[in-house]
Amino acid sequence: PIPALPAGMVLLRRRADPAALWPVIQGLAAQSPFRFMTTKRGGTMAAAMTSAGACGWVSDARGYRYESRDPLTGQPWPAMPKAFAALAADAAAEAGFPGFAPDACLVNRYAVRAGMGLHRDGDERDFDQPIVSVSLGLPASFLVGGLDKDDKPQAIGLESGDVLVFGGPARLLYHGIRPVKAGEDPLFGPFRYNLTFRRAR
Ligand code: MD5
Ligand code: FE
Repeated sequence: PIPALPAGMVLLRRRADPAALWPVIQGLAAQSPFRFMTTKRGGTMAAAMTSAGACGWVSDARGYRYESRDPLTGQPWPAMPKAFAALAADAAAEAGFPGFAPDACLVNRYAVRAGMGLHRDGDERDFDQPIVSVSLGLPASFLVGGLDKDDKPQAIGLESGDVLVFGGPARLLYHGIRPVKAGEDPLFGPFRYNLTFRRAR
């Protein structure tokens, strides 16, 4: 039996069209390339990242924050693509969060064996706004825990095109991504991509 998802978390299987999103991601990356960000503690993130929208998520020796400009190019982040904004708003509305207008889309690119440790997304201003996550390319095992870091997480398999909405009581749950297994996606190659739409400011 598939265990119930935590309250506030809605899974829309195959809601996104990977073939339509792939050229949009390539266009973004041509303007603001994927890069490995560093952390305050001197580490390097396992996933390569870039952003689109009025602000983008940045990590460096000073910590985590949202910035209006890409520190790599010195230019504003690429505009939020219309197809991205529409997908995020429609998915949020379907999940019970009408009026979602993201100002940031963080794009994560996971190579084989890359993952993301358990963490919470706490750099945004208004936790009443949901987060919408779109999985593309290689499958992943997504871990979702509780409000406490020690709560045992459950694993949910995510495939290309799956959309997850985290709102209300799910907004501040601990979550992570297990190391991506080797494979080759026909469109995205040996990578998993994830679009995370946030209302940051
Ligand atoms: C990913 N990315 O698959 C995930 C998808 C990140 C990140 O976690 O911070 O870039 S977003 C998953 C998410 C967001 C907000 C809340 C919750 C999960 N949650 O409460 O489980 O690359
Ligand atoms: Fe996160």
